[in-house]
Amino acid sequence: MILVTGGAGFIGSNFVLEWCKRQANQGDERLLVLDCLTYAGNLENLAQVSEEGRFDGRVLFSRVDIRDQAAMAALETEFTPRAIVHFAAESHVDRSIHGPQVFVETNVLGTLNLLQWGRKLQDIVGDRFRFLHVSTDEVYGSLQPSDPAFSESTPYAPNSPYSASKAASDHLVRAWHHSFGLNTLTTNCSNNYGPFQFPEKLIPLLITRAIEGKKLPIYGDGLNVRDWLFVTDHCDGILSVLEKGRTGEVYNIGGDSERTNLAVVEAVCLILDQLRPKPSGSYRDQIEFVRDRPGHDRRYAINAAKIRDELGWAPAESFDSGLIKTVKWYLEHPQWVERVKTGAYREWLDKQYAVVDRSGSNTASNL
Ligand code: NAD
Ligand code: TDX
Repeated sequence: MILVTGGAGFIGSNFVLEWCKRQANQGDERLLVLDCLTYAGNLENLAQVSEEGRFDGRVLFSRVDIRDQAAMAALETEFTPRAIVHFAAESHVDRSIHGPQVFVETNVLGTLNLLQWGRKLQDIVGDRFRFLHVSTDEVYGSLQPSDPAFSESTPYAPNSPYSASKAASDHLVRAWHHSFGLNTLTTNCSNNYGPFQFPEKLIPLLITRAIEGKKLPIYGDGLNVRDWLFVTDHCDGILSVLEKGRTGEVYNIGGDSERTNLAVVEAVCLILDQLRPKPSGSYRDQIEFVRDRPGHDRRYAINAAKIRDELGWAPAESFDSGLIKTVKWYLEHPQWVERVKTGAYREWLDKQYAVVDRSGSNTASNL
């Protein structure tokens, strides 16, 4: 069994679905998804691997907060996964500026709790145990236009409460490898986009607001640069690192797709103009420049040579092909968007719990 934290969030749920797709062809190893279901956790993202609220046996789900040591201790008595893939985090930079406390609690202390469990698991499971920590390129800080892209040896220089808390968690992971011999792997990835991304992040925010006829807010001058990667390519990179990565190592993952935010909004508008034309004008007319994010990093770029050369990983999607898939997904899933926007997705939680209570099966104890 593999433990996946944060498996009801954007990247975690894509990882679970991808895992199940692959297991259908070549194995029967199960996943234990651990998620406390913050506003960003949505069990509907996992509907493909559950029927009428019951997970289908390939996936167990446990509602646990990684900050809660007692709840984690209870899980320890029940499960002995051979690996932890750690996605759970507070992940939105703007929220970290408004309320940094929970970012430190979840991203730092939650990771500490998992690392401590990891040590016990490695004692039981032996040397094949792996702790894969999913992190971000934001820990490296901000690049000037002519700077080389971030490599694994770029010094850390986090600028937001979010990136500082992720940097702290990366340091803990490093220390647990060096001090305790824990078989760790860390991935630092660039900006993801794709299905199931919560519409507070740039690309889903643009798509969903555009079709509602709302303004498309672009911070500052719109010339901040992000390096975009389609989410299933990130999941594929994580799987490569989990299977073939050298323990104690860090792997940067990125799509070699640097774009200004202005270029991103224009690309989204162009696709929408083709797929869902307005009676008159272009979606571009809805673009609005708004006050900048405090401490807004100017440019991120990832040098992914190490994962490419060592592990043979390469993204399958270009920015353009991934963006078309993403826009289509949001257009084809208006109910998912609606239920997120109205908060109705949280009601599904109650339904899920009711079913679990009746069946008494298919889940870990902490629901
Ligand atoms: P997300 O916000 O969509 O999902 C986070 C998930 O973690 C949610 O399901 C949430 O309920 C869960 N969670 C939060 N706090 C928890 C806690 N205390 N206990 C248990 N579960 C908790 O985030 P995401 O975009 O899917 O990111 C996943 C990971 O990937 C994060 O660690 C993030 O730092 C990293 N990352 C994200 C990106 C990106 O572009 N989104 C890029 C690089 C790295
Ligand atoms: O309304 C907006 N207008 C705007 O111009 C929003 C929400 C964002 N932006 C800009 C800010 C960034 O330059 O777009 C860019 C992308 O913003 P976000 O989607 O908030 O992502 P970012 O801050 O880059 O962080 C993301 O990528 C790295 C994820 O949220 C992190 O979890 C990940 O580590």
